[in-house]
Amino acid sequence: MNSISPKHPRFKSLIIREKIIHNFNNGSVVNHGLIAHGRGEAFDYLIGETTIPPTINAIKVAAITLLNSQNPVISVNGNVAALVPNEIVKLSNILNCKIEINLFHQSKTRVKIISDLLYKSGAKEILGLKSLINIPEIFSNRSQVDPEGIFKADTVLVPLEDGDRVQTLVKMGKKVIVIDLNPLSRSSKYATISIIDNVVRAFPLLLSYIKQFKNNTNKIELNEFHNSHNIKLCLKYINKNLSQKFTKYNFKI
Ligand code: PTJ
Repeated sequence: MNSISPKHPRFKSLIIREKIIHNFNNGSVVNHGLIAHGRGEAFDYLIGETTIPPTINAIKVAAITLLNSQNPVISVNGNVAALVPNEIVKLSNILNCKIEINLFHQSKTRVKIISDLLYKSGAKEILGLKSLINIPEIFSNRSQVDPEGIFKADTVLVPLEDGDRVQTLVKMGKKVIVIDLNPLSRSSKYATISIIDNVVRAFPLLLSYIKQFKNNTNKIELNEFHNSHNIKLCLKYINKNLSQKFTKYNFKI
């Protein structure tokens, strides 16, 4: 990886790019993943590259939902494995939940590279490698799921993807928690809980709330959560952020 000075004003963002490019070069991230990352970066600018208040609420609700689930599964694609491999393993350990590789751009080679990466980060078991079954309502390679994983899960954590699968999993009666920087994406729209944030910030926060709530989920009091309302709050936040910038730069139109 290129060395980047911590003094560079875009240090954090450049480090994330380096991780994506490094993993593109080693084959876990697909070329479409570079485009997806660029789209994510643009939305991250709009939310101010920070975890915004409505998202903190969504993360808390997601933490409790995962803790109360009988059979939660984390679905992993190339970009997520590149950005947060250690956090995926930590989350799986603390929740005792399964990790399943589920790719849009399926190939045995990529599945092997991604599983090696996760095993190297400490994963004990990874699903999605063999004996997959088909969910016919999903019209992409993501329809191939593990019968012991996503197929029978009650809650699926879906960080960063395209949205057709989310809608189908919800129709199958599962709770779907999405992490996506784009509040307007199909994934965000159809999820049970949408965390509008960068996976690099959302995963550590989710982990810390899960640790905090682990032994007292009954005592946690949260306001009622409606995903569409929370997305509206995120859009309102982005709007306010842009208006402030508009005033600050004193634009004249
Ligand atoms: O590894 P594969 O084969 O499963 O393919 C993965 C990609 C990401 C290529 C595939 O799922 C895809 O094409 O996704 P989309 O449709 O481009 O959607 C990706 C979404 O993730 C977009 O809404 C982006 O804004 C968002 N996004 C990108 N980077 C991040 C992100 N959200 C959170 N954190 C990020 N770092």
